[in-house]
Amino acid sequence: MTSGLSLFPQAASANAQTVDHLYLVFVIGSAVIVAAIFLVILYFVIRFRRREGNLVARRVKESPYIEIAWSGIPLLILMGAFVWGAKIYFDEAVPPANSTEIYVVGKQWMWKLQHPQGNREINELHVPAGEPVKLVMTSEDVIHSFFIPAFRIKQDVLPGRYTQLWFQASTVGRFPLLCAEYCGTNHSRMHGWVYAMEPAEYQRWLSGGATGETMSDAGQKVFHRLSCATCHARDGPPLQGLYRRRVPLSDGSVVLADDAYIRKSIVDPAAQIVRGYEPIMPTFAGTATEEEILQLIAYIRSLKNLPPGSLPEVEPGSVQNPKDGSAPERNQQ
Ligand code: HEC
Ligand SMILES: [Cu+2]
Repeated sequence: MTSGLSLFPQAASANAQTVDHLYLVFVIGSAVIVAAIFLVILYFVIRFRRREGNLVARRVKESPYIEIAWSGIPLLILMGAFVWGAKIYFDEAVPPANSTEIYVVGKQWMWKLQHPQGNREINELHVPAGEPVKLVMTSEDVIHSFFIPAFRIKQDVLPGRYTQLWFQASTVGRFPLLCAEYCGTNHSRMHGWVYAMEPAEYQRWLSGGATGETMSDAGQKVFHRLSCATCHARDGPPLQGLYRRRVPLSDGSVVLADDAYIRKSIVDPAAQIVRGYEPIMPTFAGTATEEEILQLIAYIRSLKNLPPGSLPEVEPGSVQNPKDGSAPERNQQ
């Protein structure tokens, strides 16, 4: 990082090279075009300077060939640049399915990270090198931005929403981690380090720091502390096998039960009512922190479909909304 005068920050991820190539080609391409324009200006200034016998400009007739060329050639160059840039953008936007998931909560002024195995860290992120890692991120307060220059990735971290980011560290090492969105007095102190480790060493690190309590274990505790079970074992919808299932809502629509849906069900239950149930669930916004909500989601994700009969039978019919089925009901709010 201290290699004196270097054009680029250290490149330590699979996509850093592709981003740098694109950037370099744009910079060099722009420089060549600027130089060409200035050379032509210089030539014209001298060639067509004011002198005897050259006081009145000659009338020039337009040529369609020149017009087509100066529209067509830039169009081709720019479309090429667009396709190239879009390819890199989409590659960066879609995490591979086999990514290791890590959860990030931004907070004035620190990064809090949780690994599903239960390890938690602040302003330090340990990851396996050579493997794809996906970050699911949210903020406890204002907008932050998660920035790892050596990996050439940056993503805003927003309150009330999950954003994601993925990378694959290509070398083992320690790389700066920054907040790239001005977020208050100590924004400049909101930095830390990413440690890319050999996968075996990462596994050792995971088991070394583990408290024996995974994220979903922690979530189960929160679930009981907030008395979620009092309803969800009886009048609430069963949460087993909920994750990534399609849920019919009272307004007639169907939503996919992903992280964002479950989070919303917890902090703003009135917004999406499950069909066949009364909107009696209170909001837990402010009661559960963003970290706890991530733990609750991890717990709900861990609830697989149980064999029938292993739970006290829940009959949605017993609390069926009388209005349901006749006319679709509007959402509250
Ligand atoms: C007062 C009873 C009650 C409590 C307490 C309660 N819930 Fe609910 N919950 C419900 C009911 C009823 C629904 C279905 C209606 C709706 O969507 O609001 C529901 C819906 C949900 C859903 C959406 C389920 C689906 O099938 O799509 C999730 C997720 C959920 N609750 C999680 C929780 C969590 C986590 C807690 C504790 C922090 C909790 N609930 C506490 C009654 C409750
Ligand atoms: Cu910040």
